[in-house]
This record gives sequence, structure tokens and C-alpha cells, in this order.
Amino acid sequence: LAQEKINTDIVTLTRFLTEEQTKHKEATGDFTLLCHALQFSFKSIAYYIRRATLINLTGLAGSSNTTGDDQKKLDVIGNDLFVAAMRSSGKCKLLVSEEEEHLIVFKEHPKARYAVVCDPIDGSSNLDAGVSVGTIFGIFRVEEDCKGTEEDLKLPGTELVASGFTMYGASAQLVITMKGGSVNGFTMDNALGEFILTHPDIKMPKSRAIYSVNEGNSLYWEEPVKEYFQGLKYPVEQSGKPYSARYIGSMVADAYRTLLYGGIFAYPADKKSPKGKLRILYECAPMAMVFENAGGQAVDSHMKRMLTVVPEHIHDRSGIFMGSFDEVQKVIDVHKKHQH
Ligand code: P6P
Repeated sequence: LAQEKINTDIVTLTRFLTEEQTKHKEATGDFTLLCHALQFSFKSIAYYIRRATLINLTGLAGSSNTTGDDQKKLDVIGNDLFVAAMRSSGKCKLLVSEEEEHLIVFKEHPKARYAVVCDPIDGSSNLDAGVSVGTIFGIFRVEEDCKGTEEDLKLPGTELVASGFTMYGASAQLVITMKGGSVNGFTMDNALGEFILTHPDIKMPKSRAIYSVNEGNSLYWEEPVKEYFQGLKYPVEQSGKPYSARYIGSMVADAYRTLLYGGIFAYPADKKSPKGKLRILYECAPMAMVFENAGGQAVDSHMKRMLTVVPEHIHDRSGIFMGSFDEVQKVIDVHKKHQH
């Protein structure tokens, strides 16, 4: 029997990070160690998500977080695991979490030079239905003598040094990108306990006839948004085929599909949510950097490049359109038409 060709040159996330570090001569290794702590938090969250239905963690935790959402037990555990991993890394100075009203300052690590922003379990309202949820994260450099207040995090996404997300589906899928770098996808091998590089250098198709938006909000949409989606569903060109609609309602799952297949994901600001629903710091900006580095675009509801938007406070929200370059360009062009 022909010897089955087994790939023995496996790139784990650990090896990938070590190789990344060698590209930066001035690197101290702090960023690498911070990413190992991040990696561990994804592995431990994945463990609890996988067991949630078995040990009945999917019920309500009986508490509600600061933003009023019903807090699921897993939200609480996911947040606690993430905070503990960042604290114990010794490399994180500031932490913003959707589950924490205030900025967390790790005073025990005054010399730490990174700030992490995260949504530990995004999409948790879908948990009981077994829908893929995920962790979204971003990493900023902070000055050693930074004040340690929310002011330090009023940063545009262009300041991110790395960002990405982990989707907890059939297996945990991690997508990570560094500033100005490529987008790389890793799949968790539960037997090895390692994230394995399975999607090197992800590049989005320039266009794809798939749109992803909650049409239940269309009553509240602004005119240009209504016109844009109407044009996808009822193409004016005779030859035009309507777009396919795909909406999971879990940003990480919708983003992962859009990144791999192409198309557009949108959560527009509208009359019901004038500032939009998704958070700038730990949902929109990290996703925008992933999509731009994969050759796509991301803009807010004013058609401003998402990565240049500065949050007014750490839980500030924004509308967002992100996806294949040409698909986002169509949204921009429709809005331009309405400006004249
Ligand atoms: P809607 C999940 O609650 C979330 O924060 C994102 O993961 C998701 O994209 C969005 O909200 C879904 O919101 O209003 O469509 O249910």
C-alpha cells in the first residue's frame, strides 16, 4: 500500500508565534507570552462551552451584566477565565471586557505594556440553541507611564497591534492577524490540545453575492441602507441574480463565514439604535482589522473607515458594514448618491 502522505511539518500556534517574534528584532517576547495566555483562555473557554449542555451551564446566571443583557452562566465563566489568564500573564496592564463595566487595571504589573479588549463570549444569547459563539479580542500597546484610565483606551483601531476571534463550533477555530500582516486561521486539535494552522494567509474574494443582516430591523433603516439592500434583493439589471441571505445572529459565526466565502456583513445604525448595536473597541475594530488585512473593507454608518473611528467611552457602539472589498464599495457608492 502506498505510504499515506502524512503532513509531519505541522505549524502550531505556538510555533507560529515564535516564528513571528523572530521577525521583530526588538521583540522582548512579552507579546508572545501575552498571546500564549490568550491561547490558553480560548482553550479553557472552549472546554466549558463544549460541556455547557452536559453540565447544564446554559441557564441564566441570575445576574445581569452592566449593559443589561441577561447574563448567562457561561458569560460569567468565560469572563472570569479571560480575566484570570490576562492577569496571570503578567504582560497585560489594562483590560476591557464587555462583561466588566469599568476598565480593569492590573496594578500588580506596572511594567506591562499591553492593553487587551475583549468580548469573552459574543453571541451568548444563542448558546442554548447550540449556535456557534465566540471570543473577539484586540491588543493595543500602552505607554509604561500610562495613567491607567479609560482615556488610555480611546484609540482608533489603526492602533491595534493584533486582533482576531475564536469561534467555538464543531471545533474551536481561531483567526488572528497582526498590524499590517496576513490573516491566519487555526483549528483546535483536541487530541493534541494545540491550535493547528489550517487556513494560512486568508484572502477574501473581492465580491460574493451573499448578504448578512438582521432584516427584522429594516423598518428602522435609513434610506440609503434600505436602497442598498433592496438593490441586492431586486437587482435592476435584467441579468442580475438576487443575493443569498445568510444571518446567524452571532457576529463571530457570521464574520467567519463572510471572511471565508466573501459577501457582506452589516449591523447598521438605525432609528432604533442610532449609535448601532455592536461595540467599537472589542467587536467592530478587531473585526475591521481582520477584514482589511484579508483584502476586504469595513466602514461605519457614516461610511467612515471603521479603523479610524475613536470610541467616546470603552463600551461605545457603532454601525458597521464589513466584507468583500467590492461589496462594501457598493454600500459606500449608494450612500454617496444620497449625499448629492
Ligand atoms: P440581533 C449577539 O448578541 C450580538 O452581539 C452579535 O454577536 C450579533 O451579530 C448581534 O448581536 C445580533 O444582533 O439584533 O440581530 O439579534
